[in-house]
Amino acid sequence: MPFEQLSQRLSSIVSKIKGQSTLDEKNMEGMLREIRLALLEADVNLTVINRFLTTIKEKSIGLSLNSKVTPSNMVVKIVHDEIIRILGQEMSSLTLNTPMMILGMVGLQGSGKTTSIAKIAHFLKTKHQKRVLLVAADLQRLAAITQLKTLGDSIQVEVFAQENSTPIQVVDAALAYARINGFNAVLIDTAGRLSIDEALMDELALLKDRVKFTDVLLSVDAMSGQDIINVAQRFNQTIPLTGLFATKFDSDSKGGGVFSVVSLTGIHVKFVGVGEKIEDLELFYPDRYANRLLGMGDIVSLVEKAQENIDQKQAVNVAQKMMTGQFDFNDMLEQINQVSKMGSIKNMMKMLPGANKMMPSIDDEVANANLKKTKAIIQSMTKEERANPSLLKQPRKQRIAKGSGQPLLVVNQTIMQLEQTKEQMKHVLKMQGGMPSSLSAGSNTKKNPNKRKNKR
Ligand SMILES: Nc1nc2c(ncn2[C@@H]2O[C@H](COP(=O)(O)OP(=O)(O)O)[C@@H](O)[C@H]2O)c(=O)[nH]1
Ligand SMILES: [Mg+2]
Repeated sequence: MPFEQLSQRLSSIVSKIKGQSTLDEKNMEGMLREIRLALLEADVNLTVINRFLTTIKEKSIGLSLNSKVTPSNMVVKIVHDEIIRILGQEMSSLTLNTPMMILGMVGLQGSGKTTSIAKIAHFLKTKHQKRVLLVAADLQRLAAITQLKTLGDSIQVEVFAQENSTPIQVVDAALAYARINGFNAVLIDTAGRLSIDEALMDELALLKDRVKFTDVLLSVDAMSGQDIINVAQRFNQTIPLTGLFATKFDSDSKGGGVFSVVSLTGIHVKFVGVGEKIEDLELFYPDRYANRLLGMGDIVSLVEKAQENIDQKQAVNVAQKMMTGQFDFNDMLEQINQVSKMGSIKNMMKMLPGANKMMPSIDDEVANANLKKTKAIIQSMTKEERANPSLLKQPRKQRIAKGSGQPLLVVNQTIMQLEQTKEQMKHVLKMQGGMPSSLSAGSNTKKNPNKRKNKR
């Protein structure tokens, strides 16, 4: 499979950094170098590689303000997300919701146009109940019409062909024929060349002006090298492409060409061909692909789960307040809300590196009950009191105790707890040389903690 090698390289890089709890400039550099090598080996274009690495680096340096996740896992997630960002956030489909689909298939000779358009015909007929007409507009090779007819016969899809005509004439006639006969999907197989030439581009330009395509797909051979980038750009300039049909993904090619085309043109893969037979068609799901590429689905979903439940910005704020000793009851309330969202406190602690040793036995029920009490107490405070705990003297404490339905003793404990938390944070910071490990992923963060905020 294409990307197989890349996938193996990325997996081994990840297992190397897996044990590390912090990422610094040095091991980050090493990792980026390995990713670069892996991408180079996969024949990915140099510009694409450089952009990719810059993004990974930028996102990693301001990293892991979410303490539930180790920095190395976070990097896996960043690489994963960046691959998805390039390949497309969602599966990209054809324009199906239209009274008349008109799809053009373009590409170099031998890239798989005819085979692929027959696969799409079968797909639209069986999965979307479309009335499909295939059009043989490849008049370059005599055998092309016969090939399409054979394929059409095998899936009971009519093929429109017409001898002694120009491609424009064939397409005109086919569209008229389709309208009269109740077809609602016209799929046009165009001619290819061994390489880009002006005659072909002129032909396609004429077609573009004449026909209201709902989709134009470029078939790209997974085995093609980086020259495919130029080819795709030329095609796209001549006849705007709406997607790629990546063929021969059953081969053991490296797939770097296809990845580069997507990255540089922003045109997404809609289908993947995985064999010569009509059924050998797959829809392209970027997230599944990225998972396959990294082989790290479990880590990615762990990080996602933690991210879903923790608002990053709030986490940053709380962390910064803790470090500067400004932690107040508003922050404590925020923390309680975040923790409650995570569900089980015990499970959350398991994800926190080192937390198991610190708190070997946590009873979820007791912990939750305590959180509820604390929350009730904080909610009985005024805004000023929450922001400025030193206001909390006797009459106010009495009022809060009444309001929250808790004994004065518990109110006092809660106030002490705030002080203790601050003390503990100072202690932890001292032990770790100024900054919790999960916050010191980037070297620049130490000098200026506010910088991190801007990076987000
Ligand atoms: N293994 C494999 N072969 C393919 C795939 N798609 C097309 N082919 C083969 O590639 C060759 C060229 O395909 P064809 O459709 O004629 O390309 P065209 O010149 O662009 O129309 C044929 O031998 C096809 O069987 C694919 O996804 N996997
Ligand atoms: Mg063909």
